[in-house]
Amino acid sequence: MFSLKVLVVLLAFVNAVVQASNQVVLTCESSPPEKGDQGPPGPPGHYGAKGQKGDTGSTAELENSISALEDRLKETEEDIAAMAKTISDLQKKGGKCQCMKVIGGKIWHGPGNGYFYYTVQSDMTYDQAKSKCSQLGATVATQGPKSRDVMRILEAQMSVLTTEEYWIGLTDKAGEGRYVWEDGTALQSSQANWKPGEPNNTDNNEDCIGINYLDSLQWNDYLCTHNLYALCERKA
Ligand SMILES: [Ca+2]
Ligand SMILES: [Ca+2]
Repeated sequence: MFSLKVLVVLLAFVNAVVQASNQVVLTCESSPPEKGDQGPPGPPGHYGAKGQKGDTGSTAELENSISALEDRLKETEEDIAAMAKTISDLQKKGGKCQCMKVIGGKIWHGPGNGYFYYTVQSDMTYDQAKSKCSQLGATVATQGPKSRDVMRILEAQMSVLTTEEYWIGLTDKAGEGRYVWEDGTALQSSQANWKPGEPNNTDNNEDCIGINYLDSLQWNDYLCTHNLYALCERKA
């Protein structure tokens, strides 16, 4: 038979084992569970809101561009007119000749001979040059080209004159070698400024005169259907 003391010790041992077992269970139960597998993807979302209206077509864009350019051109012309007026006012104060004038929205240059000059910068025949200058209230330049000094001043005023050739108001349409200005007067030998070798009346058909061959301000006879720019001349 176990003694009472042994029985008490056994009971205490059993109790200790049970408590230890409970602690292990409690510890295991407090650990977080492992993650499960990832679920399937959700259903697709709703359609987005309707987009903004698209741009208008290319024709409308072109019209807008043209309109903007027209506005810009108008502003530029106004600026030029204001600038020319300022220059003119300054010249008047200084007592000098009026060397620039705005007529019909265009700048005309005055070399001091009482006439003003404008260059039409597009290719045209002699008759087209006459017509174009006439539309501007002018004639193809006649008085200016009679003087080399005037043309040198004009060349300094109009930088474009240094790079192109222009019709002037002189032809021998009335008879080969009989050169007559558009004002009806005959060409004087002292007025002539022919390029060496000109006039040569190529193909027996060159009757209209252009100036500034290779930036020389010298003259050449051309077919009247040749294409040059136009130098127009008018009174103030
Ligand atoms: Ca001729
Ligand atoms: Ca010629």
